[in-house]
Amino acid sequence: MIIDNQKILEINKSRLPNHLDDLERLKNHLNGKGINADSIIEKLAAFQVAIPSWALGTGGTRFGRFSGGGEPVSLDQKIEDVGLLHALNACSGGISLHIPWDIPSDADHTKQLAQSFGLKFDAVNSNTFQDHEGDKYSYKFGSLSHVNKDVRDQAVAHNKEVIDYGKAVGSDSLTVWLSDGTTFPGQANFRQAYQHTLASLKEIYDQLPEEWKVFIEYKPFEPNFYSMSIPDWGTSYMMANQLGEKASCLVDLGHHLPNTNIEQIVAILMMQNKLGGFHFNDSKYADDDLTVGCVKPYQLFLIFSELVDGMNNTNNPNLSWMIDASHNLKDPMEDLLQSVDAIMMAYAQALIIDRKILIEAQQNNDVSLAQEVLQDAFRTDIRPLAAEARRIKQGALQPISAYRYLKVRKELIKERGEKTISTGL
Ligand code: PSV
Ligand code: MN
Repeated sequence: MIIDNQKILEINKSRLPNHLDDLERLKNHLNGKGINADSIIEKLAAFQVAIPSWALGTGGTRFGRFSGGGEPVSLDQKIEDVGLLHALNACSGGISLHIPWDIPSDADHTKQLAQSFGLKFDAVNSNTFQDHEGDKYSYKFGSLSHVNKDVRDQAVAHNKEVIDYGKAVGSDSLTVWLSDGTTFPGQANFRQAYQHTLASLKEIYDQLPEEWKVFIEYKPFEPNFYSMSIPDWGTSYMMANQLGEKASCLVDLGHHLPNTNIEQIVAILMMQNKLGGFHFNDSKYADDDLTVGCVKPYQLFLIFSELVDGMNNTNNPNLSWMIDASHNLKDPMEDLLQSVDAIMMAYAQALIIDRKILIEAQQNNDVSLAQEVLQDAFRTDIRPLAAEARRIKQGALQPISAYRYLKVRKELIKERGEKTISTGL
């Protein structure tokens, strides 16, 4: 299915007068505070969040998976789905491939198809947390950190292969997430696991093409429950530093113990110019893979506050933004539209923070004023800014309503069938 721009324009028509009224009111309100709404709209319109190839099907838990109808069963269909999302919200212009779940076996064709929807390839993801068909060795007891050099070599070779696939489709970065670790005390030697991991990463790093980057993702637990080889930002940062310029850390919002101050991690990594990538999702307990902003929107806003501050005041390189969520209840496309929207809103809220007053409040230890400034931004209804950013790029004012109005899922079920299952977890 392809959504024609003209269709979206028509759908926008009925909502347009109200939208323009809301926007005008908000612009006046912001103007009164010395904030130029147009420059914020411009920034929002330029912001693109990549969609992972594994999020377009219904995710599962270890207890079951309830697939919905019309799920994409091939890479082409996944690209088509991201194209639909991008047509609706004009800010999902990237796709992130997970190898071996989504191998671009005909790279030219894959590239062309993506281009036809205005999509680029974001970071490619390696996968040594599952065994691959035809591989000689198992990753049951680890991959890049494994005690057996043959297993490590196989995992390194896989990462090199992923870089090659990435090169072929025009990607320029690799994300490495390891499930390596231990589930029982005494199972492994911590120092040795670190050293093996670093040495393996070094071999992968040496294969990166000139302009490429590698993002080191951390996670405190799961699937291992006693230790993980790269459990936290400190370990990821040490490794990125030891590897070199092209390596940086990747923050996945679901990869922290409860109540961790993620915004502080973001601020410090950006100060060190070592924040490279971001995986968005939300959670109540751990890596729950819930829709971005559904449980802790204020935390998301505080994180964006630090991201915006870091983007303005540090030399941290441009970040690679991606959704990383796939749960088992909603229509995945609606879920992704909601996630991207939540990101845009948090970004917009962070952009309207009165930084001048905030800095003054901080300098004067005026704690109450600092809170007022932040909460004033958080409580401002900035939705018209995000809607306008979509509209000027020919997206829908209300993506979910447009998705439903166009009966996209029904159409996909007609095309692909009621019982289809996507690759992924
Ligand atoms: C692991 O939990 C993770 O966050 C990594 O980014 C994986 O690539 C992704 O989820 C999919 O399993
Ligand atoms: Mn992730």
